[in-house]
Amino acid sequence: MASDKSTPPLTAQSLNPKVLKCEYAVRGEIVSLAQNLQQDLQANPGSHPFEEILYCNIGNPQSLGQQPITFFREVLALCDHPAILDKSKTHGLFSADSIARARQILDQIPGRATGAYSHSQGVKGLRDTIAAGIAARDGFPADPNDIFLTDGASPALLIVFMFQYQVHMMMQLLIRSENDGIFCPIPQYPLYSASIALHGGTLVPYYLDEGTGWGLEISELKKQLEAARQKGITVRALVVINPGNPTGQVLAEENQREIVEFCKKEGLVLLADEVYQENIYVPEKQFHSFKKVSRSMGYGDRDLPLVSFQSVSKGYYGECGKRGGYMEVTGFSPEIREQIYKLASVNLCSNISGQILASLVMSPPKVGDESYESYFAEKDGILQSLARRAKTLEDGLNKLEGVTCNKAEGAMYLFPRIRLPNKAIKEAESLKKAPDAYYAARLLNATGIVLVPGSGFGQVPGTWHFRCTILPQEEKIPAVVSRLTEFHQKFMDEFRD
Ligand code: DCS
Repeated sequence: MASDKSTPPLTAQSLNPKVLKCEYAVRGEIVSLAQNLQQDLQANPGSHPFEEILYCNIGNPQSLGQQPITFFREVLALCDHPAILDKSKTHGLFSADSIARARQILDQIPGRATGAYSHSQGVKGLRDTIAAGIAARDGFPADPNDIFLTDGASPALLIVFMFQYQVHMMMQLLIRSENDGIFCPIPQYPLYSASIALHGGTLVPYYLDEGTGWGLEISELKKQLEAARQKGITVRALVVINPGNPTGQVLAEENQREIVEFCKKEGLVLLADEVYQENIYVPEKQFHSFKKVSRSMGYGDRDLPLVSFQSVSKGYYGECGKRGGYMEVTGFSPEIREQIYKLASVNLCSNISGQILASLVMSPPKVGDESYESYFAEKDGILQSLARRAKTLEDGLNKLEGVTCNKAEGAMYLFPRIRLPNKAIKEAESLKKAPDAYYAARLLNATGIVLVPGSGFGQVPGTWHFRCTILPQEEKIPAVVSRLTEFHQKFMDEFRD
């Protein structure tokens, strides 16, 4: 007999509490405010003291005018519409190496069609290319079967966290998952806090040391691990973001060795977010993958569970909207790998254009190829310009009263510390806002500049920061600095104690 009690209607309160707990500041309240202002400006030009909104909140290079790399787009276009591979139709529009590469890629794709599903880990031939690219980068072999192609790095992280919890469920049936901890840097990119919240786990923080340029101290890891274990949390993995987001530091190789040793000793899975590997701006620092570091220490495939994330969204390519990336999964048993494969196959496959791009960024044109010179000029132009923008912004920020800003050695952001007057903090509290969120909202209303408040990334309690991307077009950077400077001075004067 049917029950006469129907299911109560869905309300925000009855949603999965894990969803309610999940926050993602990079597209949070400030961004909604910015979108409203933008609509307002369109409907009523001149209604605000600025003419355009400057989105410095998100690492989305092409939305701010960065041009895609020609070679990559030629190959994509040819793969998507193979009819134009016929030379008589292209009339010299495409370079010989992009035509050759597109033919090679199409031969690897099922049905030679970008509209077909592929193997759930990604097209095998593309994984071969990526593995060869990793081997060339690191000087150690890579196995195409360790590569899982994904729609950007984000789903890869979600898969990994899910996988963590699946393993947990298998191993420790019925133990509540909030007792599982994931070690994350603070400040961190909020995808981590969000996905840990979604999966019902516990974020175990380790603080980066702002005083030493956002250094990662092993003593801090030990202290926090001990504290978490005392609370009964099983810490299962350590997340390292290198180069750092939002902090911009690039780890020294020696420091990476210590981290590898720490994970090995404590039995932690090392989750290496290496999506900014091509974004390095200082000559004294270089990117070293954790895979290379661990192999150079003599650890082989069975010694250390390590997942490395790479994405087509960052680097000099900035192809965020194409949604491509891969994770390289090493050091797991075949049984666990099978489970990861099962999870990947629930999604059938990642999109094929993203897969092609992931293979291209790991295997760009080489010296002697027809595209090489123009490719290199485009890449170098973008990276040099980003380095100059980072420096101009950093210098400008360091001139502001009460603001100190570490160098962006890499990635796409500056994360200055701001010492706000007590009166401003009180004012923010009276409005039930975090002081840095209050500052960011005031800045947006006065200047049209969109920043992300530091509270969205986590920070040492009682300190306040904001994150600013280095991505606005180079000619706009001086205006960003002067608008920010003018606003900041007025704000400080208004709240001077
Ligand atoms: N890891 C880090 C450290 C990131 O900064 C990002 C995106 C990702 C992973 C995921 O990117 P994709 O899914 O596009 O590969 N960065 C966000 C940010 O801070 N600004 O823009 C997006």
